[in-house]
Amino acid sequence: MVSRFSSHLWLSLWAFVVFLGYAQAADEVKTKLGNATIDRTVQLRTHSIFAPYIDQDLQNRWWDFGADAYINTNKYIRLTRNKPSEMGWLWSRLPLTASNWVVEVEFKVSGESSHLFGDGMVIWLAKDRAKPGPVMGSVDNFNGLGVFLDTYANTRHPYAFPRIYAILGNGQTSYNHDSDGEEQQLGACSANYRRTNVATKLKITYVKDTFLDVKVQYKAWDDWSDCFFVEGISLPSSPYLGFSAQTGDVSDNHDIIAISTYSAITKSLSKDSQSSSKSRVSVPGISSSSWSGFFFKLFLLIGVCVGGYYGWNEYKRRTARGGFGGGGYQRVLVGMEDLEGFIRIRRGSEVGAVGE
Ligand SMILES: [Ca+2]
Repeated sequence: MVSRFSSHLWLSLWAFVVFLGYAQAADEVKTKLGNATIDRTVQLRTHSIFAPYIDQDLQNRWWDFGADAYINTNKYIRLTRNKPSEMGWLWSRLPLTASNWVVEVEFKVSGESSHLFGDGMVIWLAKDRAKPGPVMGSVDNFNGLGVFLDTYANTRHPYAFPRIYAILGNGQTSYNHDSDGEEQQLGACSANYRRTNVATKLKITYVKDTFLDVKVQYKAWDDWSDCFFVEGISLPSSPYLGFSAQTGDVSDNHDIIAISTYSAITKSLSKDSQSSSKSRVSVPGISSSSWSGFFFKLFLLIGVCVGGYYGWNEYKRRTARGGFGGGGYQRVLVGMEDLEGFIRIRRGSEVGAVGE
C-alpha cells in the first residue's frame, strides 16, 4: 500500500518536473533578428491551414478560396493549373490582429517547361480581401504588403528570375507590371524556387514599426537563405492574409501546401527594453512575460507539494486506522464499525433518556 501511494506521488512529481523542463526548453527557443529577439511564438489556427484543408462541409472555417483555385485534399490548394489565362486566390476570413507575426508558407511552383513559364504568385497582407484583379490575380492599388514570387521577367533586368520581391502599396499606387514592379520594391532576391527537389518555403517575419524579414528555403531542408531585411517599416494594422496567382501566355502550377502563422512575442535587446516590453503581444491564456510564467510554474509546484503533503497525511491517518487502500471490503467494514459505535452511543443516550 505504501509503495503504491508513494509511487503515485513520485510519478506525479516526476511528470511535473519533466513538464517544467519542457516548458523551460520551449521558452529558450529564441530567434534574434536585428535588435529584437523573438522570445516565443504562438501558432494562430485562424491563419494557418494544412491538408486536408477542408472539413466535412467541403469548406474551411477560417479561409475562402475562389476563381480557378481548387483543393486536392491530399496534396495542395492549387491557385492556378499549368494552363494559360488562369487566376486563383485564397484569403483568410479574419484579419491578422497580432502586432508581430511570422508567416511560414510551403508552396510549390511547377510545370514541365524549363524556359517558358509564369507569371507568379503573391503572398498578401492587405486591407482588402478576396478581390480578383490584374496583380497576379488580385486587385490593383492594394493597401498593404505583397511579397511577390515572380517567375516571369516582363522586361530585361541585371538579375535573374525567378525573383522574390516585396511591395508596400498605399491603396493608390498602381503595380507596374511591365517593369516587374522594380522601382516599387522594398527588397528583393533571386532564388530558383521553381521545380526544386526540396519543399520550398517562404518565411515572413514582421515586428511592428521595427522590421520586415523574408527568408526562403529552396536549396535543402531547413536551409534558410536570407532574401531581404528592411528596418523601420510600418505595415497597415490588422491586414488579411491572402494568396493569389496568375498565368497568362505562359503558365505554371501555383500551389499552397501549408501555411503556419504565429503571433510573435518579442524582447528588445536595446536599452529601451522597458518600453518595448509594454508593446508585447498579449495572448489569451498565455502569460506574456517570463516572470509571470516563472511564478505560474512556482505556484503549480507549491500546489503539487501541498497536495502531496495532505495526501501523505491522509494516507498516514488511514494507514493508522488500517483502512486506506485496502479495497472496498475493508472500507465497508470500517463503516460498519463506525455504524456499530454510533448505534451503541445512540442506544446509550436512549437508555439514558429512558432512565430519566
Ligand atoms: Ca513578372
